Amino acid sequence: MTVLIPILGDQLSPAMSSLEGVEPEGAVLLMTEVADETRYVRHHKQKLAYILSAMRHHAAAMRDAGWTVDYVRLDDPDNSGSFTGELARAVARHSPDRIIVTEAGEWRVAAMLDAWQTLFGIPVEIRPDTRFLASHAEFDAWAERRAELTMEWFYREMRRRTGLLMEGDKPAGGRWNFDKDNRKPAHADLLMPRPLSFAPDAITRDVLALVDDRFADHPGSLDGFDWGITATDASAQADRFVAHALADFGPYEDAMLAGERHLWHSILSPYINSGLLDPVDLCRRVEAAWREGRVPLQSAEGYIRQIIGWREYMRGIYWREGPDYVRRNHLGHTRQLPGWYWTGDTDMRCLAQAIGQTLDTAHAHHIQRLMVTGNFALLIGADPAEVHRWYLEVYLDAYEWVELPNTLGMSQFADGGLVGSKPYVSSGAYIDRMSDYCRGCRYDVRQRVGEDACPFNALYWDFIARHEDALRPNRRMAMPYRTWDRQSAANKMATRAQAAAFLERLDASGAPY
Ligand code: FAD
Ligand code: DLZ
Ligand code: SF4
Repeated sequence: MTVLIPILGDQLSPAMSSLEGVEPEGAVLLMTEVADETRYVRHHKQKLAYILSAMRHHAAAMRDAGWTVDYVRLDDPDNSGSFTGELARAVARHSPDRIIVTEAGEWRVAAMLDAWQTLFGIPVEIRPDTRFLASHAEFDAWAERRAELTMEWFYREMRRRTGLLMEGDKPAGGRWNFDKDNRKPAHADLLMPRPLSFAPDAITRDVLALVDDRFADHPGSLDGFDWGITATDASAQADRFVAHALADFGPYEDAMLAGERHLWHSILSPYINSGLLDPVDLCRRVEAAWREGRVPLQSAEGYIRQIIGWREYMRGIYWREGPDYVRRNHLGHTRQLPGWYWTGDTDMRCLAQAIGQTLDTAHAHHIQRLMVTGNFALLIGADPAEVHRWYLEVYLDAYEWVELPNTLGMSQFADGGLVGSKPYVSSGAYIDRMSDYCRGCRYDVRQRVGEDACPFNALYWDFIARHEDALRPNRRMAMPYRTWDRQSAANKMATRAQAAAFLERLDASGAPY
């Protein structure tokens, strides 16, 4: 009696539901490096190196724990290149009488898993992914009870369910959300905590050579690759965050500084999403730091909300909206992203910084993603499907279930307000308030028209004017429309001409990567 247990590349935890109740004797874990997964988008080279190295390390750890692991490498000449092809070969090798697998993280792969039972003629048990608090059915049941979906209400349910930051049935500190105490700009002279850096070991060096050789056409650089690749590394990075950065996470959550890639963020999303770090366990460490008086409540609450609130909520939306969510385009946007999204070669300093660090490290923090690259893409009217592909490619933490609702929903308003109640757009003034980018920029953030005017300014007002029919009825957009209405006709015309000239130059600036 053999049970075959496929472990996908983002299921790198010994606590996967597929292993529950299974003894290592009589079980074979199947891990496969497959071309389909490495090429369904042009993943950043560091993302590929991270996943393949983390998979190889996880296989070794599971073998040490007594499991039999059948591991197929990318350079195996018989490798068929797909999950289903590799499962077929493994079925022939092991003649299992059943297959157990934890559900996949995205529609594309879920469809493959659903076909296996018929294809192989053996029972396939697909188990829920218990790394998440809310199952698909629970999220749907919660959503059904609401006239309007709001992350905040869902988050409160998750607080009650986990008991995190709760005093009986009341939120600790008397409030559910301390965001209004947060969102301060930071100054470059503040002492920054630094994340740990992990030197590549022999396994990672092998993988780096493989990626360098086979994926030269993918974006990003492998230079300076220093991601952790084991659960031990991830746990050490989490300890470092809680000890040195968490205290100021809340106040500076939205701050941006030139040359400062991480600020007080945790840089843990790649580990959480691939299984190296358990999200609820991490939240309990954060809560303990607050209970022991080591960090203020506003930071602990802000951090826990990102994980049991936003992260869980985004997953719920992804699965609830179905495989066609990816095709939504509420504002009818069609422009291609400029080619410099893949090089960082632009004279707009905020974008050069956010894209440059993305290509160097496969990471950028939330406000860079939302209010710099995302804001610009929305203002120029970029095709949301293409923007989605860019985010899925370039970030180490990007898997469709979490990337898509963030990009298409929160950032591009392409779902018409399901995730965010209004578009996240701003002129240069927001970027100037929250960063020091503008001080060293060739453009003047205070100008709207003219050769030196910050492009975000005219683009912002052009966006407001262009989408008047769709956005004026939105109560949360009342203020920008009041301001736009007060402008003279001449001002409006000059602003829109400035935006049109910029977009024309942009379109002529080169094809996408
Ligand atoms: P921190 O700021 O330290 O936050 C802590 C944790 O909270 C993160 O590790 C993450 O697990 C979670 N989190 C925070 N915000 C979100 C959010 N909006 N949605 C889901 N989880 C959240 N996050 C991804 O994990 N994968 C993605 O592909 C991804 N794509 C994004 C695309 C866009 C356009 C935007 C605006 C955001 C995206 N995010 C994505 C959310 C967020 O930007 C990253 O989770 C965060 O920057 C990761 O860095 P960190 O670990 O330092 O986060
Ligand atoms: C993202 C990714 C990549 C690049 N490569 C692999 C791989 O070779 N083998 C594998 O098992 N998983 C990989 N992954 C992660 C999968 O794409 C991820 O597990 C699915 O998207 C889950 O839905
Ligand atoms: Fe970005 Fe405009 Fe500031 Fe330059 S001036 S950094 S383009 S917001």
